[in-house]
Amino acid sequence: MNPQERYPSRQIVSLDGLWDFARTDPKKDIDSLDLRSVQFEETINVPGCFDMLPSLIGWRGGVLYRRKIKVPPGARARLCFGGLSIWGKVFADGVKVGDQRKPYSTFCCDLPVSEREERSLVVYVDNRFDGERCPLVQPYHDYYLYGGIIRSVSLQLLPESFVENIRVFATDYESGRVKVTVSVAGKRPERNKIFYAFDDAQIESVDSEMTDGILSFEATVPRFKVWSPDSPNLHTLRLIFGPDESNVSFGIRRVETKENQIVLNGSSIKLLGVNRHEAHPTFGAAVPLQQQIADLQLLKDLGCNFIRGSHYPQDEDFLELCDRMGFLVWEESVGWGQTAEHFRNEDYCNLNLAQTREMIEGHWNHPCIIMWGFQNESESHLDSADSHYNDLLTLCRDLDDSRLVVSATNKGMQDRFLDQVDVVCLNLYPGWYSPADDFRPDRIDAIVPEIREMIQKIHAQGRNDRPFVISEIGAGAIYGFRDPICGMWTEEYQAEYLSQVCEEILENDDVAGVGLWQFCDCRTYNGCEALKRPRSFNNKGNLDEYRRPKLAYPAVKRIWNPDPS
Ligand code: ADA
Repeated sequence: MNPQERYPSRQIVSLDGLWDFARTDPKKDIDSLDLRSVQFEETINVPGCFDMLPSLIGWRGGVLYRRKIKVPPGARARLCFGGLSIWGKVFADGVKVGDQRKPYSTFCCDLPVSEREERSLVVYVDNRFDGERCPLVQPYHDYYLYGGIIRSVSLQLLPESFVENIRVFATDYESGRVKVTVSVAGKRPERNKIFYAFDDAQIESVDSEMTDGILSFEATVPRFKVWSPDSPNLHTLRLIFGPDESNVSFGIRRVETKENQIVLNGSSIKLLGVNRHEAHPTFGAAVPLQQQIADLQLLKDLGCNFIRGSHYPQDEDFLELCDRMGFLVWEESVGWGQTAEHFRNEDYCNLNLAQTREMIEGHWNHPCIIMWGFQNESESHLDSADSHYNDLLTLCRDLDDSRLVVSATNKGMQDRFLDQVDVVCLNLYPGWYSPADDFRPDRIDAIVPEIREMIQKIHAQGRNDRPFVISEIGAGAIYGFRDPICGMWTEEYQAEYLSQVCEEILENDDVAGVGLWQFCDCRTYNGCEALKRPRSFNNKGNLDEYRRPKLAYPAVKRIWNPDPS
């Protein structure tokens, strides 16, 4: 749903397209830069990644995007950004109106009311790592952080009283009962009357009590159909509050755990899927819609029902596609190998919590999302993690107790939160990483025994009271590198590796699912770690970065989708 379909009564202008562009002097800080002195001599596209264009390829620094916008004099206007990377600031007529320190997060900035119709909009975006300004990300994260306004931007005119957020929560998937909560802002109307309609049913009305700016009511969706990966049925709620009209797409389904199973709409389901980065060698993190659809078609063909959106909040369009095409999604906030130092840093913790909160509140109507995640492979074995992890767990549960809360760990049974998450999620790389770099072809035989050994440890610690998902597992292969000796980095080794893993997951009832690492190759950094990352890519994709299949692709498909219809 585009913003105009979502808010049909608001005047909305897409700001996607061409903007004026200038790079800034690396010696000058944005806070001391006189914006009026900047010469905008270049042109850039929004959304996009400036550091993927030939003129700035690989460059790190601060850039300015500029364009004019028209706002009727005296109108209340809001800028809505789908996300930028790494951090930035927004200026309207030279005045700062926004500060974004959470890469990949959606954010809005309200413009000061003005009598002038033509306004100047400038967005500063910086792709340099800056521990003070953006402590959420570090250069050791194993994925390339691109720079730019990576997702769509729009300008919305807001009425006097308006809807900020709507949540449609299916309280009972068997009767189609939903609870709708509506947070409103702006001028308080005299009556809290809401008009609403599901799909093409007739309009109903309800008078609701307002508590802390939130209205709520319950209703039953007429002729409802349950959502599942096989039948991704969606419904629409049309809601009118005062002068403001909104449309929300939602699905009716229930996800829960029963003992060591993940249960969807009353039946256990095994998660068969991949980890996916939002990345492409040409477009960086601004993956076009057609490529997103192509990715999902490839995943259907592979027999997947599950995607872990590693390692950041996902693009709204991508989630809508997953709703429509029937994928189960794990969405997580930014966090990769965070250390005790981060957990001691109040600013870091607050930003991580804020990003997690915004992700949940922004995406909770997507039926595809079944899990909220945070803190991939962080120092979860140390007691210094307790306070922040507990804050994250509490936040996720307080905001949305209808989904599973997870965190992918590489600390095995040392992770201190295995009895607090809903699913034990371990990142395992048997037969790939090992303390000794002694590659032996028979190493492949160790994969299944190592998975089973881990399951025994889970049982021994009594953690089998909940599901176990292998949140990452995989091996690297360079596209086109084939060799009958089947050594590391060959397509043959990877194909054999993943065949063993995929068969084991299908057959082993102690495993509730898997996220293969990873869907396709993606760029990472070219520092000293690059020695373990040939080409500066993480090469563990089933497909290469251009989505060309390696031998692993048909190998996985043969097991997960042997008889495509
Ligand atoms: C980790 C990490 C991934 C990726 C992977 C790998 O488990 O979570 O982002 O870096 O390892 O390829 O080694």
